[in-house]
Amino acid sequence: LNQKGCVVWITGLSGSGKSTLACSLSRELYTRGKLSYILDGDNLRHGLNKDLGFKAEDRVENIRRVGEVAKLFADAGLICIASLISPYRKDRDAYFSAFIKHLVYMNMSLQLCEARDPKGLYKLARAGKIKGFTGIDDPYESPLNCEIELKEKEGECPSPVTMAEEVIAYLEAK
Ligand code: GGZ
Repeated sequence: LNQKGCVVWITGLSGSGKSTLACSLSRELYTRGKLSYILDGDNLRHGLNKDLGFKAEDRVENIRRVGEVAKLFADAGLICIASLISPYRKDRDAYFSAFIKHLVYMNMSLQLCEARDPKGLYKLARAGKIKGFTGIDDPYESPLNCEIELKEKEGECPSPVTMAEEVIAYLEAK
């Protein structure tokens, strides 16, 4: 395998396009002969993290577990793409110091994410039917030290392929 394992950790609000970027990135890497594996917060909550909810301590544990698993994939030589809201700075940064990681920040405004609302969750949160929703009544601490920041342009998210290419260009330069 002609690649070095690493972790690409995508953080951002619900609806900011983390999962879409993860899929696009994985595909673009594949066409370049690179093997990757996606750890998606929402998917893992059906299995590995089934026992966790959205209280602060559960989110901390969620990020810790995914961080540990990501580390295993990276050790195995894969490019591990982790896409989680991962709202707390401290936890995102905590275990990372020990190994090779790249933080990607989906810096999309709450306004844009809420307008998209792909699963109708913001609507439910605004109506008080979901409590502790990130960005509404639960905090999101934006990164101070991310390596790659993807931003909306004129109120729109760049295309997934454009964003994936930006991430790959960064990885290649490293
Ligand atoms: C945030 C929530 C919540 C609350 C359910 N707060 O956009 P989605 O739907 O598909 O992805 C979100 C997912 C968040 O899981 P993570 O594991 O990434 O979160 S964290 O890193 O904070 O542990 C969202 C859905 O779950 N969801 N309730 N209250 N997102």
